[in-house]
Amino acid sequence: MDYIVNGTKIMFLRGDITRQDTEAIVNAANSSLLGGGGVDGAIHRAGGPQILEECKQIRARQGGCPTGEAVITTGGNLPARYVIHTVGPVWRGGDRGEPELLRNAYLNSLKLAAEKGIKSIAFPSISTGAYRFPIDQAAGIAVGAVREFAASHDIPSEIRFVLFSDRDLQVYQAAWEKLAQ
Ligand code: AR6
Repeated sequence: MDYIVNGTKIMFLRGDITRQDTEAIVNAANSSLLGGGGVDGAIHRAGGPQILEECKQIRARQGGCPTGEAVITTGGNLPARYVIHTVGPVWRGGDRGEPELLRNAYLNSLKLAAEKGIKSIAFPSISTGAYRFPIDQAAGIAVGAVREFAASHDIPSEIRFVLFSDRDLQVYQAAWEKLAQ
């Protein structure tokens, strides 16, 4: 299902983020930027060694990526030209700033994309896998941040949520519908 906010197309689909043909895809990375499992592992596997090489250069310059921040590399062999690596919070019960940090991860990824002139971007469900953020709450934060950004910026003009299961897709769409009321 597609939605339009201020001229920006917002899409929800089930799929594999590494297969998206958006200009950028977002990686649910960790602060080391050295790779891992889940989306992160899939992106490095599909994109090849050039992504890790650039991540290491960023580490050398700034010593990793703090939670809630974002950095950008090439997409290597991926269909996407860029990967924006952001770090969501590990869920520790919800009173350690997790909601704000998750919101920052989405907003800083979008900000970086806009600065680079990136017109289309795809997000996975950040923090809801290995980092155990409850998906109902995470989905509300994710769609809220994206809608807010789209309402006040012209680019990216296409923002996709790429969910790995039908259940996750339903949760994100329901969160959007709830927001849109
Ligand atoms: N495409 C789309 N979504 C996917 C894919 C894929 N190819 N693979 C998994 N997912 P996770 P996190 C879904 O664990 O919770 C890594 O080790 C998955 O089903 O990838 O932010 C990093 O290095 C889940 O719904 O990210 C970090 O250490 C969602 O993506 C840590 O995990 C996020 O799951 C980050 O954990």
